[in-house]
Amino acid sequence: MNTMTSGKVESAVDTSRRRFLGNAGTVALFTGLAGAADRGARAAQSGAQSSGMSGLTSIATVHTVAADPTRLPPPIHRSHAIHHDIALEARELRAGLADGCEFLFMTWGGQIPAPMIRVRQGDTVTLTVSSAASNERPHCLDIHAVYGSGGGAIATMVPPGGTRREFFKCIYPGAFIYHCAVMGMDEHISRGMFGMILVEPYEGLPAVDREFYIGQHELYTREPFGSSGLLHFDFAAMTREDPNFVLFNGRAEGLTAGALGAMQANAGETVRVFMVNGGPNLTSSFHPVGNVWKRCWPQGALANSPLGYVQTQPVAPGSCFVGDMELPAGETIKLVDHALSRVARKGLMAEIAVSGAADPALFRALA
Ligand SMILES: [Cu+2]
Repeated sequence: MNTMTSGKVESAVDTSRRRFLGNAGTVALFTGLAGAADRGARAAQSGAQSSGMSGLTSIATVHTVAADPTRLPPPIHRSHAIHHDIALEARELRAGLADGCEFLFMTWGGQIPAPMIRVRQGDTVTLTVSSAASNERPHCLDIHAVYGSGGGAIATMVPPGGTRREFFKCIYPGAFIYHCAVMGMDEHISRGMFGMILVEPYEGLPAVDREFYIGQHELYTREPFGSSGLLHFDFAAMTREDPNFVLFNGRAEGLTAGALGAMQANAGETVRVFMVNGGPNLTSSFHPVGNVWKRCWPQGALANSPLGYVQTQPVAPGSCFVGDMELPAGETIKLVDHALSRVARKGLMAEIAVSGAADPALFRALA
C-alpha cells in the first residue's frame, strides 16, 4: 500500500526544497488524512461569519501558496500495479500575489499548482477529497486521467467541511491536469485549483538528475498589475480573457532569486520540468531562455516518442508538458511563456540557477 499522506511526501524533501521554503515560509504544502485535526481547528475558529470571497472572512492568511517546485513524488521503479490512498483538501487562502499585494486563492492542499499525484499505468487509486470548514464555496475534481463520469467531478463534489471518496484506475499513460469543475470552474481554476496527475508508462521515463514541477495560470483582477493591498477578482476581464497577471505557482515572479528562490541545479546535469497549464484561458508558449527542450513530450502525451531540441512548445489550458534540458555549464536558465508581454508586464517568470563554471568554448562575450 502506497500512501501519499504528508509524512510520505516529507521524505522527498531535499536541500533545494529547504532553500526554497526558507524563503517561502511555512505554508502546508500537502495535506493527507492527517489534516483532519487541522480541519477541526479551522471549523472551531471559523464561526458563523461568511461574506463571500470579499476578504472579510474567516479565510486563513499564509505567506504564499506557491508550491515548492522541487517537491514531487519520486520516479517509479516497479513493474507491477499497486493501489494508492490519496487525500486532497480544498483550502481557500489569502496569500501574497506580488510584493505589497494579496489575493484570495483557492487551492488543493494549500498550494499552486496542487500536489502532483504520481502513479504507474495500471495502478488504482482511492481518492479522499475534503474541504476545509472555513471555505465558502463547493469544490470538486475533474481528473483527466479518469475514464468517464466527468473525470469524477460529481463524485467528488464537497461543500465546506465535507468529505467524499472515489475509486479509479489509471488505464492510460501521460501527464494529465486535474482541476476544480464546479459551475464557476474558470474562476476556481484561475484562483489556483489545478494540478497534475502523472501516469508513468509501463516502461517508466528516462532517468534524469533532477525533476521540477510548476504550474501556469492567469489571474483576472480589477486592480492593475503593481497595485497594493488586497486585489479583487474581475469576472468581466475573465470573460474577455484579459488578465492582469500571468503566473507560475500563484506568485508574480515567485520562482526567482529575487522572490521565493530559484530552482537549483548543477552544471552537467539533465533536468526534467513537469508543467501544467491551468489557464483557464491562455495557451502558454513555454520556452527556456538560453536553452532548448532537448527532449519533450507535447501535451504530456508520454505514449509517443518525444520531440528533440524544441525551442518553444505550446501548452494549452487543460494540458501538460514534460520536457528535459541539458545544463552543460553554469548559467541561469529562465522559464517563460514566450508571449512576452506576460513576462514583461504580468509577472510570469521562473529561474533555474545552474551552479558551476561558465564554459567559454560554448559562449563568451567579445569586446
Ligand atoms: Cu473549486
